[in-house]
Amino acid sequence: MSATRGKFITLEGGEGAGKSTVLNTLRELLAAAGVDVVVTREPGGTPAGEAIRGVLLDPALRGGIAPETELLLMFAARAQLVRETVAPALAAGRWVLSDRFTDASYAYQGGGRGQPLERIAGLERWVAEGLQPDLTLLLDLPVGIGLARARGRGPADRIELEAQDFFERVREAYRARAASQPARFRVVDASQPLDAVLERVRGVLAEFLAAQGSGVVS
Ligand code: Z5A
Repeated sequence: MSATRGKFITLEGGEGAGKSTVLNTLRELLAAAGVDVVVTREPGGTPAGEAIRGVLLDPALRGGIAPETELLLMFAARAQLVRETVAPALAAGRWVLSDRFTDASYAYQGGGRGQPLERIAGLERWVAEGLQPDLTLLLDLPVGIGLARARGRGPADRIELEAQDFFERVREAYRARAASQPARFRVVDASQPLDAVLERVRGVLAEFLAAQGSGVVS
């Protein structure tokens, strides 16, 4: 087993930001750079977490999940993911690439639902045991553009059914968090055409890999 802890990279953003597309590109770039990477997502990523995701996103439960329940379910899925996947992989020297992590709880349950930040921080200390990503890419774009993209994609899940002002609060919470932790966050303008977004993502990853001494992404 490697003595060197792996790196933890997360992707965050609002609806229709393009996380799925960017995740695939990051996965390919890391593999090309010879990095052994585990790809996962939140909520979900483990059998128990995926079952919890089904409850969280079920549109039939609209109006039937209290904000406190939603917050606890997000952290229940996270507790399992950290213990089953993220912590063991990092300890073995593998890298982890996750589509969302705890920042999403600060943005959606904190900003969107108005849950107190101290409550989220307390859960984070307990559940994630201080585990923080080494690099977080925030795909940021105006809410109207993102919702138009997401709604062109198929039926909405329970959270996607929220009104625009909910997603405006989510966006502001993400941006405030990125501004308060500039060493970890890189903000990507996700309203740009996909080619431009991926170019910026390549640049961010190349800079990160160079800082780790892991070579340069071409
Ligand atoms: N959630 C939470 O509340 N609290 C938490 O702690 C966590 C999560 C962890 C599920 O997450 C929900 O859980 C999510 C937050 C909440 N809320 N909702 N709803 P998710 O990440 O699985 O679901 P999502 O946010 O809806 O992600 P997504 O559906 O996978 O969207 P995306 O990955 O950002 O977008 P995409 O599918 O890559 O792109 C959307 C469309 O836009 C698609 O047709 C693309 O081809 C197109 N696209 C992408 N980029 C571009 C550009 N640059 N130009 C033009 N078109 C583009």
